[in-house]
Amino acid sequence: MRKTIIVSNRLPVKIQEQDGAYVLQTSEGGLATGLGSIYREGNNIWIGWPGQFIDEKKQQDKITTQLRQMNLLPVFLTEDEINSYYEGFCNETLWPVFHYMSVYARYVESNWDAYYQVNQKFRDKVLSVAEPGDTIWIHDYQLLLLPGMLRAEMPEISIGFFQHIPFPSFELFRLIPWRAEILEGMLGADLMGFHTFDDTRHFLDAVARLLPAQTSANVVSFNDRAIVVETFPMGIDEKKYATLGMDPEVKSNMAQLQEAFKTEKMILSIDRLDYTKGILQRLEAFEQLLELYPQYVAQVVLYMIVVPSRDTVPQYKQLREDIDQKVGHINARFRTLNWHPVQYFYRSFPVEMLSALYNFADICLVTPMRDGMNLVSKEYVASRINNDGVLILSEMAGASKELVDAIIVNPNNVGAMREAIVEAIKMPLEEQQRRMKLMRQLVAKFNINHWVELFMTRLKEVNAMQQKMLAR
Ligand code: GDG
Repeated sequence: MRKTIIVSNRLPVKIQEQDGAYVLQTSEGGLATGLGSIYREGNNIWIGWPGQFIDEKKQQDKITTQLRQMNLLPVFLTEDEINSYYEGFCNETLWPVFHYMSVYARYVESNWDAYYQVNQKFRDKVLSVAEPGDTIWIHDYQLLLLPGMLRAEMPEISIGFFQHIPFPSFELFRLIPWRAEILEGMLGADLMGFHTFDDTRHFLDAVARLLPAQTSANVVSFNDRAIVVETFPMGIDEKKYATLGMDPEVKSNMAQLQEAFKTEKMILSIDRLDYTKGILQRLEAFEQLLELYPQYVAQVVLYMIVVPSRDTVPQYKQLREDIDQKVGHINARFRTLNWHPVQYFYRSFPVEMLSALYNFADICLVTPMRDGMNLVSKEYVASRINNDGVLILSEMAGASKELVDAIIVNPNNVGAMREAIVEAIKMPLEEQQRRMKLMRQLVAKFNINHWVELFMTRLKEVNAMQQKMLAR
């Protein structure tokens, strides 16, 4: 029986060590939910790293057996591999360049070697289960070489690839010493997907300028193969967020928020700690708001969650310190006896708290300097079942191409962000509802299941087209 193989850096489970034993925790992330309908069926399978260093062969075998029952197949990575492949090449080379922050990028040959080798490790794992006629769907920037590596071994197999982060303009992409190898790796796929038309266009441009390849509209001809490159904006599990508000735990969290913030308007901000998220600029805009509009002192509160991430990398450590300092400065400058302007949390919360915040916040402020899509903005919209609330969204987030009824801002323009907050605070309910209704319709229709179905259907169509071309 033909099967579908999903491949991503991380599996949709986390293995955690508890009292000397390993326990499995399933992920609640949107991608895991969306792809759940695929990998759990029949003999389909999801391949990835389970998020824990396990060196002992016996333990690895035990975990593999456990995961196989859930249609999951682990790739075990060593601590060295995580340091050089993941922290090194993925997060210190690809991540900054692809997010237009090339000043943070390091180009280290040994990290590139590790990236290559780990992609080979994934290739071998895929080859251990792949059979002719199977379909493989590879995810994201950690595995850019994998499509090409698999194509070399199984020329006929159907491969889809989706990139979750932006693809930068050629002038940025060309900085990477291994740029041609990366593109060749990606072009091993039959169908390539990006979140936005700009990403798609940038990829096609880089291919045309760096490789001996022909591009015509959205089709690349390379090594006697045709590769289709298209835009698939990812959606969320809209139903989950639209209904979570009814959950008793969410309701109780909301009651507590209501008690704590009786009169203030709440501005919500949720991100992973990352220099791409524009957290400092957002804080600056909030400070300016309190400075230039003193009538809002003690009337608004910025509820800011920063989820710990990559905090061993020096730039992230520095960013964390800068945020601590800025928050301390704003609170010291404007706080009153009973009011703290910034409620700052450096930790993650259970989804029941997240949902309560999405339901409660009057304004959601999402202002990344660059973001592939940004799911927080869509989750906020999906949660607003009464159609009230205002979304302020950066034009640098992929989501801004769809959520055009948000207040769209340039995150480099702090003054414009400040004024956007004022506009949001003053926005009449009717206007809020008009905008939110349109955005909710979009988020409901183009949800995660729609995205998965669309990509898989297109992959089948592309393969049918290729078979026809071969038959000619
Ligand atoms: C990539 C791209 C693209 C956040 N804090 C908590 C928490 N979250 C959840 C949110 C949301 C997710 O994390 C973050 O969404 P992003 O869109 O930022 O996605 P990433 O996975 O970071 O990154 C991004 C995405 O892929 C999809 O293609 O949109 O541009 O960078 O779902 O709800 N969840 C819980 N507690 C928290 O404190 N439980």
